[in-house]
Amino acid sequence: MMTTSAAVLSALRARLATAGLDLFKPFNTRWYDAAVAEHIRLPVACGAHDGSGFDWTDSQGQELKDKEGSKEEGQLAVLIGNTRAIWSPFISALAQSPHPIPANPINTYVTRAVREAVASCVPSSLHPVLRFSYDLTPGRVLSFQRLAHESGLAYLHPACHLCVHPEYGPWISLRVVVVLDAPPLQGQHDKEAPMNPCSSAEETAMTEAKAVALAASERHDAEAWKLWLAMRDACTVGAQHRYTEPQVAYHYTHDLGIIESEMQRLRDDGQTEQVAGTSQLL
Ligand code: B12
Repeated sequence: MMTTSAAVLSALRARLATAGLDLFKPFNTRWYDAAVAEHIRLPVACGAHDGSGFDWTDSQGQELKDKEGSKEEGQLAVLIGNTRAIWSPFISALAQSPHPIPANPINTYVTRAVREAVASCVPSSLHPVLRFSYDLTPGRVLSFQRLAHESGLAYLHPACHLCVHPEYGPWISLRVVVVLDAPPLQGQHDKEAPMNPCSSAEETAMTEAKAVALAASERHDAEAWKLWLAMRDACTVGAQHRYTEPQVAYHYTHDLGIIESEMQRLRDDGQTEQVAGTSQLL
């Protein structure tokens, strides 16, 4: 039975959502590639060694397709990210792991979750190529904010230089792009520009907050991150989807102590649930 690209994407989307990777935007690679300089264009998925770290066993010995042809028509790709939904599954995965907390636990978690999901949902004949947003290696680095904008996921707002999603506002993280050796989906010929969801009053507030944060960063103020956060808060779109306080603080400070106390909180909550369960039985 032939598996269509749409069916593959649907399975991948569902699997990723269980890991808290709940933003999923299929797009035509041409949309992004046409908007950026050559050195940050997307890779072509074509069955050659893809450098993703996967051993796609049937990719060996396949003929290289015409890379230029694929570039012109574009390929099917999907941009994956998350809202605050990632936090619980992430903390609980860490709490269950026998290993010490890795240096960058979110990147480690995302990498593993995405690789497992792709390996189980995407047939190797589609030669998936992965690029993570944290990968700054020359030749692999991509502008994820531009990807979000060109794919139509979220509007890259010049006032705050953050991507603003129509529902979740600026409370989104962009994690990985997966390029497939498949033509774009039907209806993905012409791209739709994302709408700017911000009001002009918000734009003024964000511009002012950005200037304050920039000045604080320039004088190496240790508390500058709070001003960058204030800039994000100046956008009220999606304010109800703001990350939780520990999630916000971790993203801006990378303080592993926050993760440790979140893991402890989870253990305490587990104990509380057990106690509650026991008392119901009595
Ligand atoms: C390196 C980096 C940074 C650097 C900035 C480097 C610089 N200005 O030179 C530092 C560490 C300072 C940074 C900070 C933040 N970043 Co940053 N950052 C990246 C990263 C990993 C690579 C950027 C890059 O070089 N891209 C390649 C070039 C070719 O693309 P580019 O679009 O031209 O990249 C420029 C912009 O992305 C810009 N930039 C990056 N982050 C930020 C944040 C703000 C507020 C501004 C004004 C600009 C800016 O700097 C890049 C170089 O000029 C991207 C992910 C990615 N791959 O794009 C995330 C990314 C852009 N950052 C992001 C965020 C949210 C932030 C923070 C606001 C907080 C955070 N980490 O959660 C803070 C800013 C506040 C602060 N100072 O504390 C998000 C944006 C999400 C969104 N909704 O738009 C991204 C996409 C990461 C993610 N996982 O989602 N970041």
